[in-house]
Amino acid sequence: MRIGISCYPTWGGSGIVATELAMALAAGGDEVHVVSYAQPSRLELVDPNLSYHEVVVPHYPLFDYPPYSLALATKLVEVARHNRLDLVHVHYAVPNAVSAVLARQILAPQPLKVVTTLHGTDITLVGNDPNYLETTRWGISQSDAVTAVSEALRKSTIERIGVENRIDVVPNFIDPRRFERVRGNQGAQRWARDGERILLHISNFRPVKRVLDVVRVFERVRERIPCRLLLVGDGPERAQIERYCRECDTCDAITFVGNLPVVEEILVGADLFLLPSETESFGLAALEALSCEVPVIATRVGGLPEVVVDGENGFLRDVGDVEAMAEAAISLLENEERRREFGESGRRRALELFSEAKVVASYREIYQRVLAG
Ligand code: GMT
Repeated sequence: MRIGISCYPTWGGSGIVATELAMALAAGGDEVHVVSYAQPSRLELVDPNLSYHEVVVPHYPLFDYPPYSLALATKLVEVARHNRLDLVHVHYAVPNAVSAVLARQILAPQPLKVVTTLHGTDITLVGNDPNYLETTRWGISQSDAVTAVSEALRKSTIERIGVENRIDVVPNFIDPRRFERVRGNQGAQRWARDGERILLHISNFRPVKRVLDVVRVFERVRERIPCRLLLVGDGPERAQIERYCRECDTCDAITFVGNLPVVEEILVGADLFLLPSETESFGLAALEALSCEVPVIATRVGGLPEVVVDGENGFLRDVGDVEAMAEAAISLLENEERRREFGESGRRRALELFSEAKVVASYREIYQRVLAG
């Protein structure tokens, strides 16, 4: 197949999944063209089946808001026409689904199928905003196939956006080889001083991630157990969190690591992963933690219960219930045997349900279905 993949190139999960999918499809023999406004952080262009096309958004003084959706649609038309793409698979509905459907119309009579994968905030925070709702609904309903990364997101899409199309659930995935490579490495333990336990969080530091709750859970755990918090990632809330840590004098016990392209190198060896999000359609970072045998303490929201099994590979608590999350964390840190069992169980679940081979096969089946008409 000749496949276009369009995504956001940032550190967010949707871009990571799209990039990993592009590389896996190319490795399996498909011709894959990645289209985005910058080269995605994880995209390694080492496969002759894989290429990258940059969407250039010209700046003109008239525009306070340069029309990215049009530049993307134009690039999709060009790439599809010159490479005779069979389909374009867009990740994150806003505005990618609309740009892809527009490209399909411009290209007619040359056929181009559109597959849209919904990732979360394109439905729960952005797509359902009244300023985007109509175009989001249209982009989704005009797609030839639609997938959601969890059952929870599938339901949310029907409730919040009001679409009637079939939506297949295709979960996010991990490449097991990446996690095998780091197994047994010291990883996060390199940051530990004098026997400290390591708590870890990875996110884009947006309000939805509730990073302050991460710090509050950590403060409570630290009252009972010597530990260090590693905060990986970057984003709009980071400055505020740093200020809070300075004021509360926890700076010495918290390390702001910044963005890391190979998260498994720091996840491995961590004692616990914290993800107290307000909402989370899947929680790719939680899956990556489980793949590294790190139990997850998270909130019982969205698609997280489809990834983290309460009492088996982590604990799920209510949003904002810092005390309960801290108690859950302490209970595991005080029982090393149980913590290890949770870690092993998490890794087994990641490999059984969310391995690359299985999920990429599901996407291929969907591509074949839409191409068969
Ligand atoms: O961060 C976002 O706003 C969007 C997106 C992203 O690119 O990281 O996050 C969503 O997609 C991920 C990949 O499918 C999911 O693992 C995240 O749970 C989801 N974020 C939310 O639902 C808040």
